[in-house]
Amino acid sequence: MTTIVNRLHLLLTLISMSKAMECQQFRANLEADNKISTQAPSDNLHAVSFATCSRSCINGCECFSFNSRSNMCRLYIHRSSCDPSNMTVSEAGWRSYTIFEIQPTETLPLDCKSLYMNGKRKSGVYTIYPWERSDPNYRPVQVYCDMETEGGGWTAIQRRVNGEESFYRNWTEYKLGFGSPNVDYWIGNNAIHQLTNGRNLSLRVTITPMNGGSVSFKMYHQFYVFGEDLNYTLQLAVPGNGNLDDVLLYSSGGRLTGMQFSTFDVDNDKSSYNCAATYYGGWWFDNCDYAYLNGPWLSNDWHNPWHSQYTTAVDVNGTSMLIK
Ligand SMILES: [Ca+2]
Repeated sequence: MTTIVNRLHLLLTLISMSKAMECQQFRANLEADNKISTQAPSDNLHAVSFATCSRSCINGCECFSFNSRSNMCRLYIHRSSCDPSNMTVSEAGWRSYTIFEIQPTETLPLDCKSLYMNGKRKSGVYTIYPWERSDPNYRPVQVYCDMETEGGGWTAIQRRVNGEESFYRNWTEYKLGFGSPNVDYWIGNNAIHQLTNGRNLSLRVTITPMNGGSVSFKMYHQFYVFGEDLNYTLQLAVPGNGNLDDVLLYSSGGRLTGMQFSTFDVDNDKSSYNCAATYYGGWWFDNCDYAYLNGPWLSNDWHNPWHSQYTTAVDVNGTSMLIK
């Protein structure tokens, strides 16, 4: 077994600090223990410690050999000098080490804006990583990115294209997300909270009309969704441009800002009855709504998709909620 391990060069990663105080990594070539290279070193150091030897292998030095008995150090320009095929001279005490490049950890895209900044310009489904790897909630999330509208880089937290996905879902489903981002989906309340947490994002709502007209939209700023401990309370302010009326901030029993999320199994709305059960979908219901994008597709139970421009489901041929 030991031989097998040796043949695999037993990637023993050691770390030391170079003179420039940068992290240096190298691996020992145990297969060539007690051997020294047939090739001439670029430098020979005498009576030095292992640390000094390793720190000296900089500025073009690709491998080094250290003799723990004689405290000798040999530096080589080419890593091939420490290749086992060249380590054919037997001499007790030598061990050789090859320097390797430290690959910077790949930065995982937080959202569609990160992808856009990295050169992605085509709208479609991408994978984003809203959570740090150390976070217990860490998971990759498949999302639809709009890379063309208003500067691109928009992350769709909600998208409905053909109504194939039911939005009559329970609390846990809305929490974790459901559907397929290339058609109909809800990204998940946990992900919305994470994506908006500590950031100042804009929300862009779009509605595609059934009559074939152009897409209606409305922009809001300071969009934020609290965590599950506050039932994913929605907060937004400052309506922006767009040809949809401002009804999310409208306050006659139907505004969204300040509302907690409700599903048929968790009623947090301001109504004496259960809005989510009555109108078959999860939402930030007040008493109940003047804007509601998660209603049952093409059903009379879809109440006020967007008052008063879209009052029934048959007016709506698509929706999206984009954040950036
Ligand atoms: Ca209620």
